[in-house]
Amino acid sequence: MKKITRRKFIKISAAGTAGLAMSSVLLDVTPKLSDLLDKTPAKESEVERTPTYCEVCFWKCAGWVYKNKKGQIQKIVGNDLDPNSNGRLCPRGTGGVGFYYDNDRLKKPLLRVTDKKGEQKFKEVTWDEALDYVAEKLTYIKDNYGPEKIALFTHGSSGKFWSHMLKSIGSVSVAAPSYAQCRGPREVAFIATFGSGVSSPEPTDIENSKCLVLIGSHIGENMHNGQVQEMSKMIENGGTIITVDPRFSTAASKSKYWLPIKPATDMALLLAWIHIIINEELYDKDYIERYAYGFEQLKAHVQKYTPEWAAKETELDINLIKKAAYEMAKASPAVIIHPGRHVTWYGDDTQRLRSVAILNALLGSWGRRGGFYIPAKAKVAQFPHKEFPQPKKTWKDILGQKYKLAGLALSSGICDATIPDDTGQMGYRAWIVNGTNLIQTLPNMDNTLKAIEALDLLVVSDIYPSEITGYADVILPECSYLERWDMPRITQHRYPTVALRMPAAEPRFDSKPGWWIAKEIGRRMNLESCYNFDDITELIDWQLKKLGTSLEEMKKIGVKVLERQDSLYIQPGEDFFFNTNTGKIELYSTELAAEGFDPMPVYTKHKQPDSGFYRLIYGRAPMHTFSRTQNNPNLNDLMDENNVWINPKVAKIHGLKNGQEIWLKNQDGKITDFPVKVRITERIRHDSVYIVHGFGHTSKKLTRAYAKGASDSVLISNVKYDPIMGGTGMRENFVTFLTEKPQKEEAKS
Ligand SMILES: Nc1nc2c(c(=O)[nH]1)N[C@H]1C(S)=C(S)[C@@H](COP(=O)(O)OP(=O)(O)OC[C@H]3O[C@@H](n4cnc5c(=O)[nH]c(N)nc54)[C@H](O)[C@@H]3O)O[C@H]1N2
Ligand SMILES: Nc1nc2c(c(=O)[nH]1)N[C@H]1C(S)=C(S)[C@@H](COP(=O)(O)OP(=O)(O)OC[C@H]3O[C@@H](n4cnc5c(=O)[nH]c(N)nc54)[C@H](O)[C@@H]3O)O[C@H]1N2
Ligand code: SF4
Ligand SMILES: [Mo]
Repeated sequence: MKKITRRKFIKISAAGTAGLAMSSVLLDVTPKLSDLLDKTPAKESEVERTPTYCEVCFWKCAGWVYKNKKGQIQKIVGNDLDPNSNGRLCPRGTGGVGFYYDNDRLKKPLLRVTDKKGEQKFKEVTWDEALDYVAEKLTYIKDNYGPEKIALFTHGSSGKFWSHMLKSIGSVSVAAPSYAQCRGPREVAFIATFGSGVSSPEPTDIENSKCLVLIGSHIGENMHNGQVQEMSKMIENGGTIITVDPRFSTAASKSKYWLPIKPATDMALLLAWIHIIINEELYDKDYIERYAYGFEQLKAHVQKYTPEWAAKETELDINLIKKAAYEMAKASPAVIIHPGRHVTWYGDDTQRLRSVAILNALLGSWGRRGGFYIPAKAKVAQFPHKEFPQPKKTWKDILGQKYKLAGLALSSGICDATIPDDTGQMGYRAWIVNGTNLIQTLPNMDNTLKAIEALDLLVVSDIYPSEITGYADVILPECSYLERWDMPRITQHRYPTVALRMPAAEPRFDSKPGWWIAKEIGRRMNLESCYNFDDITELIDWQLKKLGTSLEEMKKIGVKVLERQDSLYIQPGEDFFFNTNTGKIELYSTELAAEGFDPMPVYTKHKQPDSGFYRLIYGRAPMHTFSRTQNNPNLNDLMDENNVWINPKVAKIHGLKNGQEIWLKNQDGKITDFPVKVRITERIRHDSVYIVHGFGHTSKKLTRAYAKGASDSVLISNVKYDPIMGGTGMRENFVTFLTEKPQKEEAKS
């Protein structure tokens, strides 16, 4: 019964409300946040449980996998000891069982049999054949072109083993789209300001906060579990939410103030808020005096950014701008201007996030109760191994002088550097891709395909026949997280924690765990530093013992919360050191100045849509993760396609009806592969349209997800690079509507 109710709730949030005016009726139909999370007790028939942590997204909630008397996996529930989940899972985590049972999964290693990449002709081979092939090719590239020509793209737990293998070859080009396409600008901006990044889970003390400001962060649809729970608690305690979003998101429906901002103008709002907080002396004076550097420069800098100016620029009511600022000031220091997570929007993202960091600093929220706590993380001991060879060139050398403050290898940068230059030189010749569907994940698909076309070798390890596997030379089927060991989860939180994942069942088909695949390739390449253990449980037990526990204990408890020595917050009057050049919170960034960038954020205007075009914005749905869950039978059952949100005025101009199937075409003539249904709603501004990312799969082998809905990735052909760290701004793409099925040639252009 409970399941049906929850599902109903979720459906309402995703598909209901079409055509309704912005009214109290509308407020009622978005779900209560706590109803989105599952807490189902085990039944007596479920006899055995094994610990895991979830891999459906990267919040990594710890849970228990329950099996019945026949040894069949029944369900996954949250582990009560885990601070990431507090014993509850989101719909995706609960639905994770579907990965195990999905018969569309990759079953055997596959080798491409034609010369043409992307022509889906493969033959099944044995693991020995596949691994020998990969080892031989990688050795050839390493010996003839240099190990630095090999790059790894990875997202997910088994990435650790692949990364170890790559370093053993002598390359450090390990890129994750969760940096350059996600949170990179946020990390760079917060490091420049506080000397410390935000990382994951974000150390936002939401449950103790009095005011939470969400700028585009659509918590509730963005289902990062602990964060949703804390926000729900905060609302129950009477805290204030302020949401800035061109769309009436679930979070907006829980907000005291919703600011329906004109997209791409957020920095104007942030600078005006800074102006108000400084000019009306609402900032935390003691905190700023004690800890901050550059206050006078900042004060002078923001004088021109008046609320009147910002109101025009953002199309927001000036009173709303001011009221929101006063609300934040009233709550200070128990206030959070949320740093967001997917922040690669318009190319000046590091600077926008600097404005967010500065505003938090002025309100004294960094290191304070109800603001940002100081996170703690267990120190991980590295299993002894032979030293890695010294790389002759790193990704920084290969990418050149661009993007000086990039903290990690850039997936998009590696992709660009792979495309041969005028002289035929290539920065990279081989890619290993583990758990990232680059076709849907990287912006500018033509570019990705051009790079892939040029490669000597593309190895893909995945659990599904996702789009990227179609271009591989070799496909290595990994088993799902429910069927494998991984290294223990050691992430930051209020207290250091460690969580165990162990197999709940034998791998289905002929799939294998990532640790084994990477180790076997290393062994075949005679890489001495590549693993000196026989079985991964040796390594896990060794690491756990270093942390004061053991495999035996962790199998019983799943999660262990360790002690911390230091304090959760900065103590009153404490002499706190910030890891910046000045040792202080840098309102004026000496690091950005030294690198030739604006030391304080400067507002720049962004392109707005031409007549008849609308800005494409995209986001998450509570029951799906990126492009990885659409074929999962349980999650597909909850939502099997996306739709395009269109404002009623716009629908009228274009004569569109609710539920009508249309195609989207962007400024460069890119057209979605499949039709998508119209959802007419007041919940989106007139200058934008919205779709949920991850749909519109073109891989026919994903039998449930194929041809369902539209892919935003097809339409993101224009990329605004962040000059500071190379993040890929993806929201300067504009679309119009086609009501007739486009010609095939046109669709492919
Ligand atoms: N269910 C679910 N949850 C997830 C994920 C998932 O795949 N599924 N993925 C996780 C990951 S890795 C990430 S990075 C996060 C991403 O989630 P967030 O970091 O919260 O979100 P964004 O994708 O940056 O922003 C989406 C929101 O921004 C709004 N928006 C669009 N343009 C603008 C603008 O110009 N200004 C403002 N103020 N708002 C704008 C959109 O309307 C939408 O509501 O979600 C995490 N949580
Ligand atoms: N257009 C567009 N692009 C985006 C975003 C967007 O909103 N819109 N969001 C950006 C953000 S915030 C992020 S973090 C990235 C995320 O980008 P990715 O991590 O690339 O996300 P997915 O598209 O889900 O691709 C994951 C792939 O891993 C496979 N997989 C799942 N589980 C496993 C496993 O256990 N082992 C292995 N080996 N493979 C597995 C899946 O089948 C799938 O092919 O995308 C970014 N790119
Ligand atoms: S938030 Fe949901 S999908 Fe993500 S790890 Fe937790 S339960 Fe899994
Ligand atoms: Mo992300």
